[in-house]
Amino acid sequence: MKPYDTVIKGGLVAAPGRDLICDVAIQEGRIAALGQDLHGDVEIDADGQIVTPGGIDAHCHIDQLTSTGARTADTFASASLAAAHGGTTTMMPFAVQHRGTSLARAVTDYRERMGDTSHIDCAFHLIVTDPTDETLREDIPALAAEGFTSVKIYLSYDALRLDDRAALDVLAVCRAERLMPMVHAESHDMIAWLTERMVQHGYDDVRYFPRSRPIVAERDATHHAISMSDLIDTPLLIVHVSSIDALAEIRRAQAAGRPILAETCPQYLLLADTDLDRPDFGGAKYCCSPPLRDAAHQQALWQGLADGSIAVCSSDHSAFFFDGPSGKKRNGDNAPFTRIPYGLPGLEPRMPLMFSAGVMAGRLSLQTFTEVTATRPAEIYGLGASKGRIAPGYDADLVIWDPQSRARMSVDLLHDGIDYTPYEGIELVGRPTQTLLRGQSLCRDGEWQAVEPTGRLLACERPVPADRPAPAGAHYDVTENRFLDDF
Ligand code: DUC
Ligand code: ZN
Ligand code: ZN
Repeated sequence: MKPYDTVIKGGLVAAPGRDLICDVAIQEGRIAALGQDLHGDVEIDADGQIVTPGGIDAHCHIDQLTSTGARTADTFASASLAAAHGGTTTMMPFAVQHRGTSLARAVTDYRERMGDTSHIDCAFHLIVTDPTDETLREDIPALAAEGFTSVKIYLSYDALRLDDRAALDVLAVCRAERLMPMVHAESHDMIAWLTERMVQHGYDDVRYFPRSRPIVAERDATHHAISMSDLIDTPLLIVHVSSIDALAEIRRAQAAGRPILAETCPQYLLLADTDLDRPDFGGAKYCCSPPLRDAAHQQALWQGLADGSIAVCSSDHSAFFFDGPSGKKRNGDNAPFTRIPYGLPGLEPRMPLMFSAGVMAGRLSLQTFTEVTATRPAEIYGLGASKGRIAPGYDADLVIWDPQSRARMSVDLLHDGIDYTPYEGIELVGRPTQTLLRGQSLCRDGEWQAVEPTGRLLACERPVPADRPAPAGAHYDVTENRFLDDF
């Protein structure tokens, strides 16, 4: 029999529904077969190693202009290279519409920024901050037809947030177009009220930052976002869930049969609010929103991943240098927390951290790790036909892991060029030894192997099924701009 292009031999493979020791055959960039004694022109020995689907990082900010005027520190080229070293083969950053600008133009610009520079596949979410008629009735439907099928909205941040009417408009369009809405759920006015008073009274040091965005603000907005989804009757995904209280709202909705999905991130599982109380402005390295919480919340979020109430683990990578004029210190090296760019770098460490602290530490099964880092994000965002599973016909996006490896996370091990990692010193058990994108080896044992970037901009399917009944609450067809029946 003619050999396959490549065969990965004898690893423990996280196949859909079960782990099995077998060979994985690759032909023309796709998985061709799982079996025994398969042969290829290239054979990779994975004896004693673990093979998982390439990671899908469904929430990262790459080369993005933030609402405060800072630009995140990496490019598609540098971010994708770092991601591949960490075992991520698809990343989903955001094309952001800033107020007063066109969403369609934002996507065109962002496409140009990516160009042909990405080493891994990409798909863009949309961020809508200005839901004008043109945005709602022309741009979103046209972009959806092109494969941009998820839309993030914010309930917080002055320059990004939508009021309820605007949020409902966006959700209604998502329903009509069968798109996945994503919500940043923190209550803006609670945070603004508290922040104003904290600053007034001199509590503006970065160590007080978590107190300015309390759990109740996250819980309240999570509940509110779910209520809006109830009214419009659309699925909805709450991003970067950080607390027991927000998770309880999500579980309540899920138990009632509502299609509410949730995401969390390694920082909420592994880092804590106490990290913000570091000397020499070190807390700024840990400044992200929602803020870091404490150990009880970490434990609840691990449980949420393990029991399926949290479907996705993304990085929310939003990288700024610590030193230098454009990063965390852009407003001085002791700036108040209101003037520090928010976000942590985490694209490359996401998979290794989850493998180590999840699988190797016994918190997550290999199956659950695979689900939350690859399979579910692919399905939820309309990439489930080609990504996120080790099964015949799927893209051969694969990671080979050495479970015996022991190391400590260090900025020197990472490839993103950022001058710090918030995970410095964390013990890593297991590491990715090889990452393949559509059958092509990108990196092996820390060596970069790819020549030219081959990452593609993917078109996503519409993630929400077509055959849903009329909306329960509103009875309003947003496309036709009319009520569906008489009152
Ligand atoms: N919070 C966000 O919502 N996005 C990027 C960074 C952050 O901390
Ligand atoms: Zn957010
Ligand atoms: Zn984010």
